[in-house]
Amino acid sequence: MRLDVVTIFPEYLEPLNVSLVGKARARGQLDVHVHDLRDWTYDRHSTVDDTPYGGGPGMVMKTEPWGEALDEVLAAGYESGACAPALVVPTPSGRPFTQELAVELSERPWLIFTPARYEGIDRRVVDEYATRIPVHEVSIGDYVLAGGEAAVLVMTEAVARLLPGVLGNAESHRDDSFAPGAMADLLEGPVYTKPPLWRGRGVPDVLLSGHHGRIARWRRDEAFRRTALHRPDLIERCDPSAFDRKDREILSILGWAPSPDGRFWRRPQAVEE
Ligand code: 6GU
Repeated sequence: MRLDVVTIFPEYLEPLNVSLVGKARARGQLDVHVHDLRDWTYDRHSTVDDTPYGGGPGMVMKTEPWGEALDEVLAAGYESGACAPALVVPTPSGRPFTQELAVELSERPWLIFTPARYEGIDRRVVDEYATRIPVHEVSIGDYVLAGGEAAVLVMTEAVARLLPGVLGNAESHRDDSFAPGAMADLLEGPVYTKPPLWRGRGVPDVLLSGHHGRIARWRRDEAFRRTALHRPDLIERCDPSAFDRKDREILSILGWAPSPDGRFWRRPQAVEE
């Protein structure tokens, strides 16, 4: 996969040299190109922003540097044999970044990220490139960052670990929280390793029992506990036909009951255990 990032803070993307993404690069599984947007400015101050039309606070990133940068990045990528680029525009007003979108992006051969500072990029830039290539305007959560660079690091890591061969063990994705499939839509519960006793704290007996069936059941119960506590919306959203008898039992213990439509919701009097 080829990744291009155009930014006014190339050094902010240094973490792409480290850890999983850095190793994927070193192995040639990821071809990363970070560009300085100011390379496409021609005035003495390398100006990339200007005041907003219509007034208001803050500054808006100008069309021309972005247009020239993206034209050149696209041309260079095609030149080197890359194809089917998608533009990923990080913005707090984008659609939520989810595991589903990470999977979708991981299936593309070429992603171009345009993290912005200030109040964002002149709208015409996105509109222009949307006529040529798929554009995803994406937010990584309900909070405001000073710029999109950290969001690029987040999205890059989520995408890179899905690439074939990047994460060693192909099984590793299956039980990811938010992965479609077995533990779908439940958060993962707690995990333990040696030593069996640490500062007087033991490990749940079942994990030492060797009973694979009981261990799987315990993990699923813990996943329900954790999800009910931190993300009750995920349980409300679950298709109840995915719940077996034991699932219904643990949900009932946690204070959840089926509503007439079959979906589960929290009984109002229930309290955290
Ligand atoms: Cl992608 N950018 C900025 N600036 N803030 C954000 C965001 C992105 N996602 C959530 N907050």
